[in-house]
Amino acid sequence: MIPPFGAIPSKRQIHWQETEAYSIVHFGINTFTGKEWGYGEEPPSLFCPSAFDADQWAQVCRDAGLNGLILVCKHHDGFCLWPTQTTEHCIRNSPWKNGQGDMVAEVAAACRKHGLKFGAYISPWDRNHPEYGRAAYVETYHQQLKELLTGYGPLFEIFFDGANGGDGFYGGAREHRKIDGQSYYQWEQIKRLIKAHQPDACLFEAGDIRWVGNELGFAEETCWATYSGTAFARGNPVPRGVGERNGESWMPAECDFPLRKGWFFLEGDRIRQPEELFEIYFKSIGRGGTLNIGLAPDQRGLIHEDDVKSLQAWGRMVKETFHEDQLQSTPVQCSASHTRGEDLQFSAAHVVDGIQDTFWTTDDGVARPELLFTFDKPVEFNVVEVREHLPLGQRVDAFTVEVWIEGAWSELSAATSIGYKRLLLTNYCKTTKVRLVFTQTSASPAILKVGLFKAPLNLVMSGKLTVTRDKEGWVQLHSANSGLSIRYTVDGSEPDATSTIYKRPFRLQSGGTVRAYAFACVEGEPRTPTLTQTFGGDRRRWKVVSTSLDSPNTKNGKVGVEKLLDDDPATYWHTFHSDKSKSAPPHEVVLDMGEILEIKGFTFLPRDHESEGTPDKYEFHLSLDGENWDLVSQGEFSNIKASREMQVIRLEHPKTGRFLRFVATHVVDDGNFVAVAGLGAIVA
Ligand code: FUL
Repeated sequence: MIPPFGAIPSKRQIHWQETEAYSIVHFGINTFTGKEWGYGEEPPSLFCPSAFDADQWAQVCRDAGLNGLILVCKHHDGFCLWPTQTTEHCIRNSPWKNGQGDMVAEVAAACRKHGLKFGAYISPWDRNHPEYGRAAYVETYHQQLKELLTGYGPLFEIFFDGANGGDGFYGGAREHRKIDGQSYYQWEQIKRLIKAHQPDACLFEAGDIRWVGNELGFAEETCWATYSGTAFARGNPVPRGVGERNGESWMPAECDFPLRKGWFFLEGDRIRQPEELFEIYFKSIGRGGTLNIGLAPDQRGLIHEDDVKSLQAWGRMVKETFHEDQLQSTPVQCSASHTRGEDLQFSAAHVVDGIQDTFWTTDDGVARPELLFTFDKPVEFNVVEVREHLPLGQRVDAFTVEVWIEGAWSELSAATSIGYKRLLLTNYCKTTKVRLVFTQTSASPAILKVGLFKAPLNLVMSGKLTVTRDKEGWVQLHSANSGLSIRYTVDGSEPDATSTIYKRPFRLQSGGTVRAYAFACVEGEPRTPTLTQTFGGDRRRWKVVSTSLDSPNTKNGKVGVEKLLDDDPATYWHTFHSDKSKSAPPHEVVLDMGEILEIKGFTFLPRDHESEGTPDKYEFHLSLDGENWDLVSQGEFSNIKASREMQVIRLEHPKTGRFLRFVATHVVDDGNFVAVAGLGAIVA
């Protein structure tokens, strides 16, 4: 018997993890009101899809390569998609099928027909229910849950949403109700109910599965499957995306994100492109989590054609990448530096045998054990897959992948946590020998599988290249595909095969223009287009003098007016006020540049991911004394919503000034707050 290390998964958690990619479908009253969170007062008569087709939903998921579907049976607005006995705020009182329909039943049946696992989301928070916040609602909630647990066949996951309490209709009371999410819902009783009726279901945020901590679909580079805490684990300060190396429970991360901008359908919203979904695949499943993509059927009750297009193209990319494992299709010799008890039961061959219960391991206490694969003919790959045998826990802390190139070992990639699955996108290579070195382990590694795949090069090339600069002037180049190398120039010239290869951050304090491209180290060096970014002058002496409004919440250090002084699109100034009329533009910030400068222009960096709050109309004012101001530039950032790049505004004639005032006079989509990632001045 090999003793397991740390917390280990239950059988149902392993089954859940094997589902890998699935969807969460948001369809309800909000689909018809265009809201993300309904208030609870919406009449059921609004719910009237014209062409609802559960088969289409299931078919689209299947075609995209998904293995499950979680239906939002009740969102925060309280409207139930099944004819519940607990409330009149449900489908029975809607025009759909004259109130005779049961959408949960139809979706569950379609999932079964198309070979998808079925799961249910049932919001604890209910903004419709008159008793919300009091004991009577909790009973109703348990009853609703029981109806779902008993009426619709096996559920693989039950999704408990963390959003809890606040404003609502509450049967007409229209008030603010606060609850304690840890105690109010009586989790122990909920768990008993589930154990009795759906023992194989995994609970999201209530013991089995943890939320990854963002709605972008990304786990962190290091992501442990273990974590401590119970329902909503709110008290645990350890970042959810990382997990806890020695957490009390096996509680892997689920990475959820909507395909569209929001969770519910809204005409014209941006749809994530196949390349972005591919990146998410590697940052979720490839980091030991699961991928849960939010789908939002439209008012017809169908997944929109544009969404289908993106999903299908992504599905093809995944298939193209993983259809052939070089370690399965090419003759290979597997060996190991050590094998436990020199026993065939634990031999290296098990990592390529495709059998779920067999694995390679070593005796206890062996330092840096290695797995070696030797091929007769060279193989080509740029994706490495590694999996641990989960019943023995997460045992590996760090490992490297090395390849035999020109008579020597060369490190291709290094990584930390493995767990259910680790996928590494590497530089493209051709070799006859590959080895994995387990450089740090907490117990003898128990490796279930290793795989080598080829992601299509054109796809790898589409990985986004970004350049950021911090307040101290350090510039970082980053390719969304870690398998690519980067070349760059800082003198404004077009980079080429003779330009510097990026190894580590470099300093560009006084500003300048960085031009860079990413490329794959294979014949012909296929490359991305050149990215050009101009940075303003030194801002180390800059200070914020005042702002018309800042956010009281720093959102883990990401938000605050001082974030304007770095060029990191992920950190930003955000005018937040619960009274939206106060956070709406115009808003301004006054900066002291520390000395009188001759200003030739300005830089403006929008924040990434979201366009909401980004100014599309602006003014720049300069002053020598901070009192008498000159308006030196005003205009609009055309197309800033679609193209979220650094904007450079050049002045026709240089102007002197020490104080800079930036005014956001209007933001995209007539939004009601302002968000800006960076401001700078061109002095050189
Ligand atoms: C969040 C909710 O508030 C969103 O509306 C959505 O349902 C998402 C999956 O979870 O917490």
